[in-house]
Amino acid sequence: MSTFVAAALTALAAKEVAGHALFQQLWHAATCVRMPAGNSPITNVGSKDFICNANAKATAGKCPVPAGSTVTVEMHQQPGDRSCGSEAIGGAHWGPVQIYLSKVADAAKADGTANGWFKIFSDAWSKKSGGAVGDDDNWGTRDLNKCCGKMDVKIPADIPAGDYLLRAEALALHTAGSANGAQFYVSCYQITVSGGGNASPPLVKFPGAYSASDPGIKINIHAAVANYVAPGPAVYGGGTNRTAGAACTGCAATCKVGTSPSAVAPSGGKPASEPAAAAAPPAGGNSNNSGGGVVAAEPGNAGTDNASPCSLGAYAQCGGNGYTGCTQCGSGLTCKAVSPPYYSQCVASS
Ligand SMILES: *[C@@H]1O[C@H](CO)[C@@H](O)[C@H](O)[C@H]1NC(C)=O
Ligand SMILES: *[C@@H]1O[C@H](CO)[C@@H](O)[C@H](O)[C@H]1NC(C)=O
Ligand SMILES: [Cu+2]
Repeated sequence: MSTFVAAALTALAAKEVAGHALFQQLWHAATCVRMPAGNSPITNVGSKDFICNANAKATAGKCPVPAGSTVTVEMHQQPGDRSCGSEAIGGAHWGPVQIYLSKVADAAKADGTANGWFKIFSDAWSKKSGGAVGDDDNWGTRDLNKCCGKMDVKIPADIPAGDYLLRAEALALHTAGSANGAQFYVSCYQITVSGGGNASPPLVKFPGAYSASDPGIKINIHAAVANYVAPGPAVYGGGTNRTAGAACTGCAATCKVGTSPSAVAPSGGKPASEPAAAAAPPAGGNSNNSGGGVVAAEPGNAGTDNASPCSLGAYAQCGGNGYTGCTQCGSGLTCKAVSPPYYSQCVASS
């Protein structure tokens, strides 16, 4: 089993997309992973950044993967923190985790626009019995927390050998009730598949396959969710529909912190100069949202955000640990702690 390492997130950029809370970045570290350069989510599904994140530089390495084998994609929000005691993604950032492949000539150079993509994994949603609203339900990102930031992903046995980009996408829907409020955290892994067959899965283009108005992208999860259909095509036959809420398996259950190859975030980038987490996550307990995931606000921006009068719309973030943006909700709206202490948002005053 190959293990792709993704570690860690650094502090939040105070000026980023309104409504963004704590899961600023999936900050990956390994020789075959393209490290995201910034710490904002991608919110424009039509942008080229949607493919492999903004300014995520290709790296020289490629991870060798036999067709039919299982790889583990690992994603965390804290710098260097791969502990199971810290949530992989905090702040009630619920949504699907999906993985795509694109066959490329050279994984160390490709930008993912040449050949199209097929989905090999989806852990999206299932109704939580007794849950009142979507926030209560089972989601892929909730499983990511439960499984220590790891997702086991089977590489289909029948795809042709050669280079691929593997694109991991965690979609956070906590502000997705407003247009372009959905937050995508994406990263590309450079892999070389050996063995395999000659299948040709149907392909979609990125950007192009997702639309901002897709029902799986523009959705209010703070109300009851009757059904949720994740964006994009169906999972290809050789791939995996993981049931949201299912127990962690394989490496996701057994890989211990530190057993995977690890590396550090590039020096000179934001992570090195950012403050450490504002509060240490409590030991143990990574399966609910009361622990971990706390990041500090970026210094220098606090204050400027509040310098001018502001007014937020429905479902915009108005508070929460680390949040330094506007805290005033517009007329008819009240700032409500929907996921204390991480996340408050403007909701209709009652
Ligand atoms: C995954 O589920 C979708 C929707 O039910 C289905 O169309 C697709 O064939 C499934 N794929 C696999 C590999 O099970
Ligand atoms: C969440 O975890 C904390 C700390 O481990 C624990 O005290 C609390 O009871 C848990 N809450 C739920 C809903 O499981
Ligand atoms: Cu966010």
